[in-house]
Amino acid sequence: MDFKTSKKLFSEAQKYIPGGVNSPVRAFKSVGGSPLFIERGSGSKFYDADGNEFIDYIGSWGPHLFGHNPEFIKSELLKNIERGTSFGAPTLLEVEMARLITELVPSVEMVRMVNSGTEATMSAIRVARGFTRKEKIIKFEGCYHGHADHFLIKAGSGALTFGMPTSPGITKGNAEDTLVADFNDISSVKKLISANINNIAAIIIEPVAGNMGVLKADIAFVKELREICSNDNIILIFDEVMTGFRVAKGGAQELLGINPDLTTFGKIIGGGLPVGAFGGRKDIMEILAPSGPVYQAGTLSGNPLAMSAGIAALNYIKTNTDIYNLLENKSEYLEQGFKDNLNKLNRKYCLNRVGSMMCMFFTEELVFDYKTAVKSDTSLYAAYFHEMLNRGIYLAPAQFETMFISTAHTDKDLDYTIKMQYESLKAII
Ligand code: HOZ
Repeated sequence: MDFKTSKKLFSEAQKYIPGGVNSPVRAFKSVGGSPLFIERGSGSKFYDADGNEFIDYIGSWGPHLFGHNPEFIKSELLKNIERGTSFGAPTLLEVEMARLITELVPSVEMVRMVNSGTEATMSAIRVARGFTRKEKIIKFEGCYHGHADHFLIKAGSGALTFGMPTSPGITKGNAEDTLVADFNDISSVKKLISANINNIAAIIIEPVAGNMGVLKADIAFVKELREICSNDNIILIFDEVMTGFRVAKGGAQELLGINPDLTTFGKIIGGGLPVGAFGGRKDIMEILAPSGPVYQAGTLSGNPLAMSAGIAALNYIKTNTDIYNLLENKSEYLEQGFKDNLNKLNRKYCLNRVGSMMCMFFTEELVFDYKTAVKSDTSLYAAYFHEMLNRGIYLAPAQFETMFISTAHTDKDLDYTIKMQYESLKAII
């Protein structure tokens, strides 16, 4: 495959944009090579500046549950763009969006719209601190909750990929207020709580972690978290920016059967436009200004175009109840195909999947937390990534990310991907 134009664009980009990209993982640094510049997408595919076609398994890192540019979202956007792009005043669309989220996710009684997942998690923590009048938070090693200061401590995603899970630029104060426990290990949580009696405002977790590869929290572990939080006046926050409306209509909390106090959203609820939201118990959410004293605001929050795309996505989910079965069937088929390939090649690499989120780790050990995730051979992943790319399959350009399957992936796409995976693995192991 020829990537000449993308390479040229990348050197031009590096003159004006730090590292040539607006989000680090896109730069291909951990897999080597030069990032592709994408021109357009349709359904399960996108096309780069050199005219190469790829079956896309990133889906813009999660939003594209229905593939690229589905007609029912595009038509809503086109209709709404005629009315204007932003007003900085309430619109009916915001009410419609809030109503839909609260209807689909029962633990959410009230919701506030923001512009990104980072903004959602950052604001949810402020609300938890304001509500409990306590300061420290507990997060889990390898979980990623966006790039606000208090989350870039032992974080996942790009921070983990680039070997800087704790970023420079974070103050000592911030670092001291963020306590880090081990994913799926309740004793590590209990230890932190007993060392910080009456000073933990919130525990935040990705109930299905998608930023150290894919890992599912054990139900028993999350149940204990729920109990501890209820007993100790700690706000339990589920970060469902990735999993919300992806792993089930009601997100990971529906799969687990456990309600958090607050939930953060992003990705799918914007239908591919920049959006985030946080919501939960009414008594907690009402502490937000202007009904309460905790300040949070945004010029483009509830933006009408983002709302119209998101509403179209959520209405589709609401009325097409079979889409999660469809996603499960497609994802299971792909997983089984990958497993068969691994068997044929006599490898037992760990393949983790929750619904349409999947990740193959280049380790034969079980992966259930940060320490087991980082056992994956990342240089082998890099080689695998390029073998797949050259065969027209676009995976995340980093091991510690997620493969997203959409309703637009056809049987033909899946069969081709399985075939190419066999060839790619055979070429590198
Ligand atoms: N933080 C995202 C992956 N978990 C990457 C976002 C992007 O580069 O677009």
